[in-house]
Order: sequence, then structure tokens, then C-alpha cells
Amino acid sequence: MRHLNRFLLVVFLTESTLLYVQTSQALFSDTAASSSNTFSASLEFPTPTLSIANHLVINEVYYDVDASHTLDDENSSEWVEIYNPTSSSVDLTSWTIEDNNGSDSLTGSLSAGSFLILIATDSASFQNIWSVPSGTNIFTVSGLIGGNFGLANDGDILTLKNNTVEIDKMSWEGNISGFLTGCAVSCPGVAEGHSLERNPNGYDTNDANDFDDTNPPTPGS
Ligand SMILES: [Ca+2]
Ligand SMILES: [Ca+2]
Ligand SMILES: [Ca+2]
Ligand SMILES: [Ca+2]
Repeated sequence: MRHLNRFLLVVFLTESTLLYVQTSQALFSDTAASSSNTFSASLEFPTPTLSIANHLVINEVYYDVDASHTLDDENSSEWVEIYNPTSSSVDLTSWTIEDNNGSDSLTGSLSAGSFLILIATDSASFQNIWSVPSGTNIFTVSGLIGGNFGLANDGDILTLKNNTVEIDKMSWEGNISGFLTGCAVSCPGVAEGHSLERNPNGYDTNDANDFDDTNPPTPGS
């Protein structure tokens, strides 16, 4: 009788072990299937829409010039990149760009997905010190960019207008008027030789954080 009991105990233990292994395998395959399902489902989620503007934007600003990119002086070596993120060409007749103390008239047109670099020197000198993609629009403004004093390193604002309609604006450091949010006390600025650039190009939520500290700057791309 003791032998029979021992035999039954062995049979019970063996079957329990098998059942446990089968259950473990079943659990494992259920988990694997579940993970797989989750992964498949995530592929079907829509890609979030980034806030790319549906109008021209001030896309990159090189306001704090370093020695290796200085031509005659600081202010004549500054530049501003305008970007057209829309699917249509824009006629720039009657468009202006303003800083804190003056404005410049633009001219020509900017085709869809293209960049325009506003400079305060001649195009050849500019392209000697900056690598600009061929075909990029470059426009020399009258005098300095904005008003008589160029783009102040400790804070300034740029406003892009079509006639009197404000299309885009941004500011940096001590000037906090260029954004709705993101710089209540002072706006982000950059070290000498860096630029402020929208990331990605055309990204515009009217927040100071739409711009990144970019080094090296990228005029025309
Ligand atoms: Ca400057
Ligand atoms: Ca200024
Ligand atoms: Ca804006
Ligand atoms: Ca750029």
C-alpha cells in the first residue's frame, strides 16, 4: 500500500509539473501575442501634426556675429533667414521687416518651400564666408537690417509684415515682445557666432521655444 501511495504521489507531482510548464508556456505565448498586438496597433496611430506655419516666417536670425564671420563690422554682417513653408509662391511687394527702430522693404517673390536671406552687405562677400546652397535667394537690404543700429545683441525684435498686417514676429534676450509665451522675464539668446533658428524649419507656435540655439548657423537650409 505504501508503494501504491508513493507511486500515486510521483504521478501527481509529474502531472503537476507538466501542467505548470504548459501553463507557463501558455502564459508566455499570451504575453508575446499581446506585446505584438500592441506594437501593431501603435503603427496605426496617426503621425502628430507639427505646428508648421501656413505663412512666411522669420526662420533664423544671426544677430551676434563672431570674428570669423565679420566683414566690415558687426551690424553689416548680421543676417535674417525668411522661409516659405506654404505650398504657394508669395509676392513680397509691400512686405517689410522691422526691428526695434526701423524697417526695410522686401522685393521679388519667394517660392514654396524656399528660403530668402536678408543681408546688409553684398552677396559675393557674404557667400565668401558662408556656405549657402546654390539657388538660395539673397537680398541686400538698404543700410542695416531694420533700423540704423542693426540687431542688438542684448535684445531686439523682428516683425515681418505684409502692408500693415503683422505676419510673424520674434525677439531675443532683453526684448520679450516677440512671443505670446516662453519668455516672461527675458527671452532665450545665443552665444556669439550661433543663431536662433526654428526647429524644424517653419515651426511656429508663437512661443520662444520654437527657436533653438543653432551652431553652426544654416543660411539657406
Ligand atoms: Ca548684433
Ligand atoms: Ca535694432
Ligand atoms: Ca509666429
Ligand atoms: Ca536655416
